Amino acid sequence: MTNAQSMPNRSKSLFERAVQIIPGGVNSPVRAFKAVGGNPLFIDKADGSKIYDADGNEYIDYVCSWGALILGHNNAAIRDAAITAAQRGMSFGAPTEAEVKLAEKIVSFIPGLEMVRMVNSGTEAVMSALRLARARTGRRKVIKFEGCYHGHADAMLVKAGSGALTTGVPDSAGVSENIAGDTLVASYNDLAGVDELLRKRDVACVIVEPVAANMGVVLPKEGFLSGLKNLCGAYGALLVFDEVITGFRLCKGGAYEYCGVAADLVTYGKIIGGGMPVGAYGGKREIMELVAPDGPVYQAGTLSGNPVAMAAGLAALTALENQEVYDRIDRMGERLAAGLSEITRRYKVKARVNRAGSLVCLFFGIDSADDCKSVKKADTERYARYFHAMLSAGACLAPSQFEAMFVSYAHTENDIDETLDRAETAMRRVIPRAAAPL
Ligand code: HOZ
Repeated sequence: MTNAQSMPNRSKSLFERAVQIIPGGVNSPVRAFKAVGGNPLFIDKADGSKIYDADGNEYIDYVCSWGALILGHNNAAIRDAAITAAQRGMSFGAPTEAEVKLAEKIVSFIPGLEMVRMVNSGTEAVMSALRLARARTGRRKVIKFEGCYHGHADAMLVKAGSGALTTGVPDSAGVSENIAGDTLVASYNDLAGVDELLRKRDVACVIVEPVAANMGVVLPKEGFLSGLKNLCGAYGALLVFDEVITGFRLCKGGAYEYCGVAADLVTYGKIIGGGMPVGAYGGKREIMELVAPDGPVYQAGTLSGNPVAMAAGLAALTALENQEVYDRIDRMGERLAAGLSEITRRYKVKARVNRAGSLVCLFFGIDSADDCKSVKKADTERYARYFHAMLSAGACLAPSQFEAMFVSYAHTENDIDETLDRAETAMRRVIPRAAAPL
C-alpha cells in the first residue's frame, strides 16, 4: 500500500493496549498527538525518506526521529556498522576503540572542542554540562531562554519548549522551588534581558540553542550569539550551546562554523548516535578535566559509550565528512520552505515559514517568529487540521506546531515536490471556504 488511506486499525488497537500500561500510551509526551487530537501512529518500519505505520500506510517523513536521522531512515552504512558491532557484544561496561574513534571524530569536526564525554541522551548531556559549569564557576544560577528545550533535567523544565510548550505545561510539576529558582529565564534574541539577569552575578552559565528548534524554528538575530558570548565573558559566566538538534545538522563544524561563535561547553545528541541513544558534552580541556575521574565533578553511566551506539554514530559522522550531504539537505530545505511560503501566499493564509538549513517550520497565523512570545500566538488549531490533512495525504509532520520539520539526505526533489502537492491539497482543507487561491 502506498498511501495513507487505510483505517489505522492496528495502530488503534496497539494504542488501546499501550494506554493500559504506559502513561498516556507513549514513552515521550509529544508523540501522544495531544496537541493535534487523535491517536498516535504506531510505526512498523522505515526506509530512506519514508515511514510505514503498523497498518501498512506509507508517509514521507519529516520527523526523522526528531532530527536524529540526518541521512534518512535505515541508512545502510549505519545499519551495517551497528550490526557488525552487535555481533561482537552489545555492551561491555568497559572502554572500547569505538568510543575513542567517535570522540576523535567529533573533536576533529568542531574547531575549539578539545575533550568530549559520551552519555546516553541529550538530557543527560545538558544535566552534566550544567553541573560542570557550576563547578567551574562556583556559582549556582543558570540562564535559559523561554521556549528553548534542553531535555527534562529538573533545572531545564522551566518555561521549556518542545513537549512542554505543546502540552501547555512549560513548568513541570515535581520540580522543587529551589531548583526552579536557580533557573533564570530570558527571551530569545533579547540581549538586554540577559544583561540584566547576568548583573546579579551569581550566574554559572547561559544555555541556548544556537538555532531554537523546539518552539518551531526560531533563528538567532544577527549579533545575538556573539552578544551572548561577550556578555558571558564580561560577567564571568560560561556560554553553553545546546547542539542536540543543531549539532552536525546545520554544518559539519556546528554552531561555531554556522555563526562564528565558540561556546565554552557544547552538548550533543541525536545525530551523533545515528539513531541509537547517545549524547555527549564537551569543551576546552581545562574545563573538561574537572570531570571525574580527572576532577571532582561526578558523572557516570553503565551504558555510556555503548559499542553498538558508538559504531552507529561513527558511521553517521563519517558520512557527514562529505560536504555534498549539507549542500543537498540545504537545497531540499530551501525548496520545501520556498514552496510552503508560495502556497500560503497563494491561498492568502497568514503564515510565517522559518528555515535554517534543513530545519523548516511553517507557523500558521503569525508573520514574525523571533521569540517564544511571538510563536505562542501561532494558530495551533489550524496547524492541527493541517497536520491531519497532511497525514491523510501521506506526509508525516511533527504532531505539534512547536517542532521543526527535518529534511534528510534521503529526501529527493521528487519527495519535496510531492510533499508540496500534498501541502496544497491540505491547505485547501484548512482555509476558510471564502479564501480562493490567487
Ligand atoms: N524532545 C523531542 C522533540 N523536540 C521529542 C522526542 C520524542 O518524543 O521522541
